[in-house]
Amino acid sequence: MKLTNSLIDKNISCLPIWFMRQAGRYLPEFQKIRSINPNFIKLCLNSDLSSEITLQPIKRFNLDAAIIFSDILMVPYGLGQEVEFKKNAGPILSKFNINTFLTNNEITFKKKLNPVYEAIKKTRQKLEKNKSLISFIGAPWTLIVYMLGLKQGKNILNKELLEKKKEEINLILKELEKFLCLHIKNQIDAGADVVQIFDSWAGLLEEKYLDDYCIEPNLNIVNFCKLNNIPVICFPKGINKNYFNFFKRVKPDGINIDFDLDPEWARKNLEGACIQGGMDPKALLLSEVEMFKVADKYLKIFKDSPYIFNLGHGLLPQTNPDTVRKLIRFVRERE
Ligand code: 1CP
Repeated sequence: MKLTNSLIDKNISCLPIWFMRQAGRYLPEFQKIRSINPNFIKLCLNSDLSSEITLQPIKRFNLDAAIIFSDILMVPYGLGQEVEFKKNAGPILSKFNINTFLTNNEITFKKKLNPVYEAIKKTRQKLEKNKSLISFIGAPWTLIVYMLGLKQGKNILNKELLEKKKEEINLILKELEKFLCLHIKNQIDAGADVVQIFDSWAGLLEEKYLDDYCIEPNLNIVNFCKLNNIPVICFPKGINKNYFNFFKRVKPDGINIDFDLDPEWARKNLEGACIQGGMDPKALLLSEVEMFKVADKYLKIFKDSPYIFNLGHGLLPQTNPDTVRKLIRFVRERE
């Protein structure tokens, strides 16, 4: 399989394959490291270990791209918020203070996140030349959801709090944009060749907020990437048919579709982008035959257009690594 360094080079004739959350929870070799590193942020700041974890799925499955082992919440951490991951409780962030937040400076930010850049350098040295190294950020809105604690329960937005914090959110959006662009630039300078923007909670937004909180911030960051010749993939998860408006306005090089979006619709309506993903990660928990059926649907639909094989969200922790291997073999044999 031949691949240029950029995953979304539209001239490549083969189908690249990688998975969101490919490094991590479902892999026994990750669990082993994790069990003796109880502090997740510290683990992300250990450049030797995070580089090793990044390469684990590449060694196991020979995927076409590595995604740096880090987290979207490293940016709030770099901007002074404490971040803790309790088992089965999700991330917990210390109380947000707008005044302290607005005093952040680029030098301290870069210093705090330097281990992430070191991990990218180390990984690039070890990764085969023809494989992509993907860097990522959380989109401003998705980060704000965590920073301000805007969710009530798993998938419900606290609308009252959102209304109350409107002015503050506008200030944070702008400030985050600046630091996120810096984080992208630093990751690319360290050796990453693509960036993916995760807007995992875009789907929580009512339509009236979509422009200001999702589309505009993504557009500004994508424009920064274009100015700097950085290939960029957006993932505005859960926005349904608004993928069309998002794509028309933001025009990223690549767009990850989620598992709720009809792939046939996506191919027709998102023309001009390299589409990535779509397959439901739950399909990897079905029987082999059922899983192959779902994979085949995506392969058939995107047969003649630029496509990167991936999922409609991250691999689930309960996924069997052997199933991942079988899926990769199936996709490669179909090409
Ligand atoms: O407890 C553990 O062992 C930590 C589990 C874990 C891992 C392995 C977390 C906590 N983050 C990660 C790594 C991670 N996070 C990667 C690594 C590279 C890879 O994909 O292989 C990436 C890309 C992320 C990105 C991330 N973190 C997102 C965006 C993608 C998505 O899943 O929507 C989000 C929303 C987070 C926040 C986060 N980090 C971790 C948790 C438990 C959460 C919360 C998820 C939630 O609120 O539902």
